[in-house]
Amino acid sequence: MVRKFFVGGNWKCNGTSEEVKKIVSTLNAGEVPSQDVVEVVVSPPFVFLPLVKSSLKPDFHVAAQNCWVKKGGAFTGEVSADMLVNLGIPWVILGHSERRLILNESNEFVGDKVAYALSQGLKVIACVGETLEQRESGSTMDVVAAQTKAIAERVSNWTNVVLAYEPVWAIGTGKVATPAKAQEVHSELRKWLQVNTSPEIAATTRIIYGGSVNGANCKELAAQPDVDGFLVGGASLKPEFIDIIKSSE
Ligand code: G2H
Repeated sequence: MVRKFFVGGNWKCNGTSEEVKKIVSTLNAGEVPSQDVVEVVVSPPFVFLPLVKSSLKPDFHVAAQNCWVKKGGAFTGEVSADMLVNLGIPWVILGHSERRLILNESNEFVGDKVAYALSQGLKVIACVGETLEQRESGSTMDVVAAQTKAIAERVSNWTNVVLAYEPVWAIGTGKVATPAKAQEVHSELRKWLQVNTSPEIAATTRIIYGGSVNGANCKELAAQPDVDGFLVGGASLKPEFIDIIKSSE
C-alpha cells in the first residue's frame, strides 16, 4: 500500500487530567492493527501533551493542535514549532476550520505555518474544507483548491504532510458526508495535486476525511479509494475510536 491508513484523534479543547488519563488507558488497552498498517496520532490540548506523550503506548503518536507561524519570541499566548520539537512532539494539526473561521486564519497564514512547521521537522496534518454556503453555491472545489494552493506554493516536499478534507458543515454536526461525497472531493483534490504538484505527490500524499466520523459510519467511508484515513473529533474521546482505527481492516 503506497498510502498507509492514517487515523488522527483531535481532542480539541476538551478534557481534565483525569479524563485524559482515562482516554489514554482505553487507547493503551485497545487491540489495534500494527503501526505498519495504520498510523495513529492523537491530539490533546497543549497542556496535556507531556502527560499524553509519556503515558501513551509507543504505537501511537502525539500531535499539537496548532503552532505559531515562525520562531518563538514576543507572541503572547502562542506555542512555537521549535518548542514542540523540543518536547519530542512529532505532529501538528494546522488550518483546522475552527481556527480559520473563528480566529480568521487566512489561507496564506496557514500556508506559512505549514511551511515553517515542516522546516522545523514537524509532520503536519493540514486541514481544508468548505462551508455549507460555499458548497451550496457550487464552489467546494474552488475553496479547497485555494486552501491547498496556499500550501503548495510554500511547500515542495509533501512527505510529511497529511491533507485533511473536513467539510465545515459536517464538523461536530452529526451530518457526515456520504461516502460518495467524500470520495468525490478526495479524488478531485488528488487530481489537483497531480496537476499542480507532481504525480508522485498526488499518488503518495494521504488525504484523510474529517467531520462527524464515528464507529458506525467509518467502515463505508474507509472503503472509498481516495479516503486514506480520518481526522476524528468527538468520537476520538470515546472508546469507539478503537473501531475507527480498525476501520480499514
Ligand atoms: C472535524 C472533526 C475533527 P468531529 O473537526 O477534526 O470533528 O469529528 O467532531 O466532527
